Amino acid sequence: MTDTAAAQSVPAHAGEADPFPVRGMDAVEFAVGNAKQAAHYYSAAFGMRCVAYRGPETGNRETASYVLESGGARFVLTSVVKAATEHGKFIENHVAAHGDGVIDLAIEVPDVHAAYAYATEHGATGLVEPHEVNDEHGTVVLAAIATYGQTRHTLVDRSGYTGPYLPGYVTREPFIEAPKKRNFQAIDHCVGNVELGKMNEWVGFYNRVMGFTNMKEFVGDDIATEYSALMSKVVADGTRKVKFPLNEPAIAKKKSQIDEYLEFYGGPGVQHIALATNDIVHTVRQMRAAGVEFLDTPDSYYDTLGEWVGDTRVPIEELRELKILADRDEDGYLLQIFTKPVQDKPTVFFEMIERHGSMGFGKGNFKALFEAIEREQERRGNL
Ligand code: TYF
Ligand code: FE
Repeated sequence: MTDTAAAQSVPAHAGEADPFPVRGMDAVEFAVGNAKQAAHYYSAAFGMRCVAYRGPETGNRETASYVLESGGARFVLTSVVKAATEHGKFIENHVAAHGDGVIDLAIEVPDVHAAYAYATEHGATGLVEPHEVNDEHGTVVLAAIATYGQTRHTLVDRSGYTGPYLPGYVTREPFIEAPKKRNFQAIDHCVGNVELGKMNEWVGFYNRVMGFTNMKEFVGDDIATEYSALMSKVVADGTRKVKFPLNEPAIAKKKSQIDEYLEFYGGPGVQHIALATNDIVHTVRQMRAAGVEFLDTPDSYYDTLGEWVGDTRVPIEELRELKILADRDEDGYLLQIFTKPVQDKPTVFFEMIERHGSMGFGKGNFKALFEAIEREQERRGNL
């Protein structure tokens, strides 16, 4: 067992049955203006492999969806072709209202009926009742509940299914050959931005509706007014496989990056997706070479890093060269880096994270990180 697996195995509901067992993240689905080009971007720039497709050629005339994978991380990219029903209109309206953004943080569960019943009995809004879909590859059970903004959680049991994604999808040739060594292998956490004063409501929602518990890492009042301009708490399932930090803006010295997001996204939504890698140096070199833009970190950060973070797998000079951040807590350390927003709106971005024991989110980096984000806000004229 690795140090990370050991830390993750501490159950939050020790001695009691987990009220909402999950297997992990199933997929992150994005509604985008041009799914074909987005699929090419995530193939060429992120090194993901296109494994499945549904669209006009497969009899789905309204929308086109591309399924991309990197290890256990799965993205679905959906665009409208010609809206005819509620589903097509939802995608069309979502892109018009928010730009490219996340519509679904799908969670794999062992029992969709039980999970949906638990969630709706505890106040969740049901969007799709539990139902089975099947084809020659077997059966998938699906349901969906609403979360913040126009985002949903589809609940999926694919244990009885061997097809490439879901019934209705066909295997598709990759856009390009995927790299021999993958850039990341799992979705580490998915962060939501909600309106001022709503963070605790949404924390309570996940506590109640999914039995998720709070992790110790949070950004409180003190850090918020001093430099972060945001408050943050993290909820996670009993096994810590599904982790959802929730941010709200704070009144601080500068305009909050969360307000900037809410203004340009047009409401609450997913802010960033963190992707877990075993070799962040390799990942960042690959992604930089493919044109992915990362936040800059000043040299001064690296001048004092060694004093407090101690030894890491990667020499400080290599972290400095690639602008990778490091943080340490009582459980171990982590290495992380943030992309700039991946569309013209200053909304959704990604984080690459390599964990060595630490289950945190890089609290020691918040100051350097938020200053880097503010430099970008300033460049955009939004500070
Ligand atoms: O997920 C997290 O909590 C870290 C830190 O706007 C973070 O990645 C928090 C807020 C934010 C950017 C990063
Ligand atoms: Fe993060």
